[in-house]
Amino acid sequence: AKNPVRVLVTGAAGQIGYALVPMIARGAMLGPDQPVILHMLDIEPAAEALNGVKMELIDAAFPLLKGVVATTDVAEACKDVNIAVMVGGFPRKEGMERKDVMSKNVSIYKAQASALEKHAAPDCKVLVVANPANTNALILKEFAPSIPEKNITCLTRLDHNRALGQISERLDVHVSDVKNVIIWGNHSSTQYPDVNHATVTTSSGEKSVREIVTDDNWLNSEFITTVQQRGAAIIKARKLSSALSAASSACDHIRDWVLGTPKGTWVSMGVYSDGSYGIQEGLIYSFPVTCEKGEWSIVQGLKIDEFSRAKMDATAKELAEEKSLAYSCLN
Ligand code: NAX
Repeated sequence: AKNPVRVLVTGAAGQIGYALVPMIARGAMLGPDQPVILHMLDIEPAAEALNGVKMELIDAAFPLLKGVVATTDVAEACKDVNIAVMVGGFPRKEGMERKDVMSKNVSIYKAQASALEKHAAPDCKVLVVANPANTNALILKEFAPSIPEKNITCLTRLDHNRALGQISERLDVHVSDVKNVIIWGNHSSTQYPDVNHATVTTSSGEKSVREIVTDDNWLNSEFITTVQQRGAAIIKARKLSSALSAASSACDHIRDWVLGTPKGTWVSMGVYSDGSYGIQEGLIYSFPVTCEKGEWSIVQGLKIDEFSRAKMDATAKELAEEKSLAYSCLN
């Protein structure tokens, strides 16, 4: 039998955490033959609720779940973890300044970066979910210099999956027959959902989405805004933000990263920019990536038209602004 993998979930008493931990314990993240030990971190006010989640995990009698650590101690939570899913953070509350929210998250991610650096397994892979996801990941990277930068990513897979979902609904095809959309940039409303390279598998072979969806107007406007605004639409409908879809996408992100993307398919991940596609280095930016043997690489050579270029640059600009805001919170 395989050795268990230790998976940290921060903010585990929250709503995404509650959806995510059973998925991990069922093998949705690392595969049906991979035992796991769950490390769950939350803060003191949520300690009792966190313990309740631990009780439920025990009660569910998951065959793959070899242990549960539920704690409010960051060092204990990070001890020897192989995968860290960072869901905990400070939410934006009504009437709060952007700078104040940023400042809270900068201090959380600075502290958790140091704890991961000190206590996690040396090859630990990190996925930041908590918003502002790209910038929290950047802060984590800055303050965990011994963790390779390629091991620090943020979640844009939910946006990617939302884009697949919109195309599938529009064409009335199964979502698994749609692939290779791209989310460029920030996990925010400036993200650019790009369908120019996306394809659909039909009975007569693989067709480009642009070829099948003849309504360019829909693809160039409503499709984009629907994906960008989907989070807000969920909040309006549920009075709560997306949780099950966020949890499921976090599993997709880690699974594809660790186990590889299928041949001919790419996914979107927020990763440290190496300057690909003219995106400045030093930002965590969402790119199309393929994964093999536990490593992602940015898909190269895609043709970028003027419409896309402008949108890719706009979301990069927002990230550069977030970055300077975050840095101004450090002093
Ligand atoms: P909840 O407020 O339900 O849960 C957050 C949990 O984090 C709480 O239990 C809180 O006590 C805990 N927490 C706060 N500070 C902490 C700290 N320093 N260490 C450990 N735990 C801490 O929020 P939820 O709906 O679960 O969302 C979690 C985060 O995901 C939010 O930042 C949210 O904005 C973000 N999202 C990101 C998405 C993405 O695609 N990247 C999509 C979904 C979601 O909106």
